[in-house]
Amino acid sequence: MSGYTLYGMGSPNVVKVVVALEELGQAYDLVHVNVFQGEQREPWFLALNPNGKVPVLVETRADGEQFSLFESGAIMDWLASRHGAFGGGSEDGRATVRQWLLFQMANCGPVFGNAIHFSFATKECPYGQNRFQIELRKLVRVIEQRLTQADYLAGEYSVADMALWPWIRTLEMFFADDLKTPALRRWFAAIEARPAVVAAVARMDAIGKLDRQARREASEEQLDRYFGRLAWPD
Ligand SMILES: N[C@@H](CCC(=O)N[C@@H](CS)C(=O)NCC(=O)O)C(=O)O
Repeated sequence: MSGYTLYGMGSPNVVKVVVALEELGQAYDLVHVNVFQGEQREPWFLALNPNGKVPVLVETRADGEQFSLFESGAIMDWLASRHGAFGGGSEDGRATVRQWLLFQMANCGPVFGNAIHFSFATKECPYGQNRFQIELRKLVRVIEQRLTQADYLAGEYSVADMALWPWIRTLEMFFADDLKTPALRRWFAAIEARPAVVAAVARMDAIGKLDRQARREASEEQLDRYFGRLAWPD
């Protein structure tokens, strides 16, 4: 029997993989990693991802062999190719999906994450707050412009949309007013209504609860390490 195990927490980079697995109709075990208390720095996890970050997807194959991947963009790209869906049909189509997937990975993830960090994890750095707010607004304009030209980022619904959607969902919790642009709204609602996305959100519920509990139980020092204010011990 082959099957997937996804290691994660309730963050957008994990939700995107859950959405893809649901869209592809794949069964998977979801294993919660307590990043607030540093489980991602334990040797067993570093063996899966030397960078100590979730998500990690492990496929156990029929012969018992395991194939493991980290970096959510690589996981999305691989899932599309392995299952022959949501990755763009032709060579040009596949390249266009990858272009928008990499746009999300290289820009939206880091910038949106830093915009949230500087606005909410500290009030002490107006420079960082301003820098990432400016870039966030620019990226939202780029997305809005693209979605006025096409229904989905790469034309048809693809892993690129699945990768961006959870980030827009998270941003909405923090900066709703910046996201009221009409094409983005239309795109967001269309994806939110998809049965696989509804199932993914429901599946993440238990993981979200474990995150909240883990965060409550983490010490101040562990939280400093999680937020990057203090290095994890080697
Ligand atoms: N580029 C990576 C980013 C992964 C990432 O930042 N993961 C966060 C949660 S969203 C994490 O594991 N943080 C814990 C840590 O850095 O110690 C990806 O997309 O997979």
